[in-house]
Amino acid sequence: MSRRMRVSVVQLGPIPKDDSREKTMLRLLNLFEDATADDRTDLVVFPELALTSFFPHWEIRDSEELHAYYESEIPSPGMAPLLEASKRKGVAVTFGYGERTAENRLFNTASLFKGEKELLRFRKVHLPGYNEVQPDIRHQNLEKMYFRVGDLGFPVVDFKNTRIGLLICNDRRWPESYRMLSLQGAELVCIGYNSPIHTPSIAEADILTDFHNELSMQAGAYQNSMWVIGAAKGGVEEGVDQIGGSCIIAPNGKIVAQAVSNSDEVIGADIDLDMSARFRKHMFNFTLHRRPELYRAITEPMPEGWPRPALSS
Ligand code: CDT
Repeated sequence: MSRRMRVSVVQLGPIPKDDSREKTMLRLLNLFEDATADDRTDLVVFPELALTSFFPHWEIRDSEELHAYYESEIPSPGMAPLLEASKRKGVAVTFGYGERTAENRLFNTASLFKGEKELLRFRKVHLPGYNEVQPDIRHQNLEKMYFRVGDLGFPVVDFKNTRIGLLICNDRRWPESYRMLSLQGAELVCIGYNSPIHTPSIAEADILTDFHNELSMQAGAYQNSMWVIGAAKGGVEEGVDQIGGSCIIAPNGKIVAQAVSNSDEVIGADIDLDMSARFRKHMFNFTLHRRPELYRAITEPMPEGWPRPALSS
């Protein structure tokens, strides 16, 4: 009998800055109920920074105001109602949040929980944007100002009959993220994201935002023989228009379920975990075919003159 799992994705529409934490949590709880109403779901996947607005889109100078966006003990009181629901239903849940450690280190983090038991924590590695406010752009992305680069590497955990990893938004655009997980045997990766349609300074890509979202995650799935679960926060949040496109992607690279809106929506799929093992054995057999001795430039500190500059026109 094949190893199977039922996965649900909760896509969120915008979370307005003025919505209280309580109001947002109520919304998440209702969506969690929808996602688990079939009594078959094993795992529910929420987006990046799911408890609040995506606050790196604007400048916050007041530290009290800024710190209100972070959780300072994990699990935090702000997460408790969702974790209670997870416990009551016996369903695992993963979601993103701002993390503030006891040493005041700030991370863009995602955790996998079953009830209040934290099974896995990942701190975002690829932080896009800037560490200072940029003049004359349509919206900010101040992730480099509000977060440090994640210091936990790319951890995985055994859960049910499979091995799971987590990534956060921009991590999904970098092939190394998936490869770090697949080399450790992960068969399923959950990725929450907040992706604006418009990218400052590269407006020519704006019509391709949905395409690049799918391209990155489908390539990650296929080239690493993994199930990829993408959960978006879409719609216009505080003036920033973000894509939806939440989806469940098989290890053959095909999208098997996808959200049709860019607001609150639940999708789900029964997934065959053995498909990952089949593709890893017969196509991307790392043991037989990888040539890491020829990939040194990928991991070693860059030698003088690398990367070679692009030719300018
Ligand atoms: N949240 C996040 O990582 N967003 C980025 C925006 C790209 S900015 C160049 C993303 O990769 O979708």
